[in-house]
Amino acid sequence: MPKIRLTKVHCLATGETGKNGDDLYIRYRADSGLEQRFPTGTGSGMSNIKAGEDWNVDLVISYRTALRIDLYDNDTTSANDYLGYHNYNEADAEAPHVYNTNSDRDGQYEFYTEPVATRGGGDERDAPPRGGPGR
Ligand SMILES: [Ca+2]
Ligand SMILES: [Ca+2]
Repeated sequence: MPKIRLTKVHCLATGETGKNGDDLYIRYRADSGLEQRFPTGTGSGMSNIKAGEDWNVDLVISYRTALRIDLYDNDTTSANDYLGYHNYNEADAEAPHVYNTNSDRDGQYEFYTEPVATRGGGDERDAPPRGGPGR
């Protein structure tokens, strides 16, 4: 099963204008599962991010064939602003990638991901039989 680490979200330009930065959180959905929010709850994972800065997310996500990650700016006094998304496929879990979220708003961002090594790296059939030899 593919597994990736969303290492960071890089800000190229903020959606907020003036001296206010964006307050980032993501929603993600592995395959046809339930959409999840990170961080859970209602807050942001990084508040007041500015152009050139990173949100060091460090979130590991497993999926079978498809993963979608959506990026938002949290707002307390108005509706949250959508900042784009990326769809990952199986091959995306095999090498580091940087993808622009292709936001159609002022806020411009990139997702950085890395592969997560499968523990042991071997085929499960190589594991010794459970319980050892029978007597
Ligand atoms: Ca905001
Ligand atoms: Ca906003």
